[in-house]
Amino acid sequence: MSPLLSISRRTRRTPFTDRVTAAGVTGYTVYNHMLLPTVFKSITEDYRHLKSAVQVWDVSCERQVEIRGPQAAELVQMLTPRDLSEMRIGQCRYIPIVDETGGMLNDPVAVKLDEDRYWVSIADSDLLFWVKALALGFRMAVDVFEPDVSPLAIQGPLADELAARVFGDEVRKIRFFDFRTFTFNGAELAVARSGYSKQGGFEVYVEGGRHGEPLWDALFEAGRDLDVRAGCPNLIERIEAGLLSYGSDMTRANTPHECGLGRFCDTRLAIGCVGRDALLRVAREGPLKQIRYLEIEGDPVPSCPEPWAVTVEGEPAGQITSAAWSPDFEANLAIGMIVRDWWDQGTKVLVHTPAGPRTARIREKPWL
Ligand code: THG
Repeated sequence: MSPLLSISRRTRRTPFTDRVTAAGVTGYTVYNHMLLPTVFKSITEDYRHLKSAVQVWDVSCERQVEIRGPQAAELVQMLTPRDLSEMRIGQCRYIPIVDETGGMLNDPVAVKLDEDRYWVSIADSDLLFWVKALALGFRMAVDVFEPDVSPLAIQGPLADELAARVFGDEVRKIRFFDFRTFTFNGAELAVARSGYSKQGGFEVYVEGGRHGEPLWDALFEAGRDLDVRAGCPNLIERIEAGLLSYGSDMTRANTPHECGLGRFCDTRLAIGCVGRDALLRVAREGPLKQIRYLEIEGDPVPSCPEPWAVTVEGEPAGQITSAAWSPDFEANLAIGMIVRDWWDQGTKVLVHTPAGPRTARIREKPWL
């Protein structure tokens, strides 16, 4: 029997928790001190449904750090080596966030609501404290706070159809990582084409918890014939998609380059980024280890709650931090940090799983 998670005020509920319970959630994790569903029927059944229909996900735990005021844009640029000078209102950007050593503090989605107003939609670390401290220490003209915003994701191949039934056909025109605002229940809600899967879909930034249940109910009412179900970020699909999980696949000990997030860095242009000097220094030598994708041979491996060592000829070659059996690829797929000598496509390594040592092959790109 798996242990229970005791829920208290610290493990914050969300505006959708009662609906998620009624929908039959069977597994939770805690993310940003808030409940995040991990399983409904089973990870494999949830996976098949996500890839064939449409799901509604309570991702309220993607908390927003709101930055508002005349120096908002300046403060957001201090956080990231991605150049945001061309970012327009109505756009979202995936931004690595680094400290003064170049270490990753978070990998959120930034949302530009207005020239002087941003949301930073955070992964699992207390970024609010870091942003507040920078604002205070640099005496910046900004307010930094966590607003009452709870993202609800609509993901899957039928997501466009479902979203159009609730918000109107205009949602179909939203481009990847753009958002538009739609009126629902008398509220103006930002709807972005984004989400933590590669199945396509939207994220509704539900501003005002009172709109949560009406929106949930409207989506399930409208999607009955689409077999809409409650879902959640799915371990198998997100590994296939190569989506990284902060705290698991990378930590403060890693640079964005080690995380394979170099394509989201324009460090030379990102004047003001507090980690700029450190990143320019480490960029000269290049990373010594980097995120890679791996296929592990043999029967399905168990899940990976702590890193598994990777070796080559007995020498340390890195670690695996996420793994799952993929029904579609009929293989064990994994994400890990691999040292430079062994990170080329096709290299054979040994992964020390709880089910014993297994041969694995390196891939440079994810599966989806
Ligand atoms: N949506 C929102 N907030 C979030 C997440 C999200 N906060 C927490 C967590 N997820 C942050 N991490 C990620 C990781 C990957 C992506 C988004 C957030 C992502 N990556 C795409 C990729 O790598 O293919 C696209 C990136 C791009 O091209 O800009 O979507 O999911 N609101």
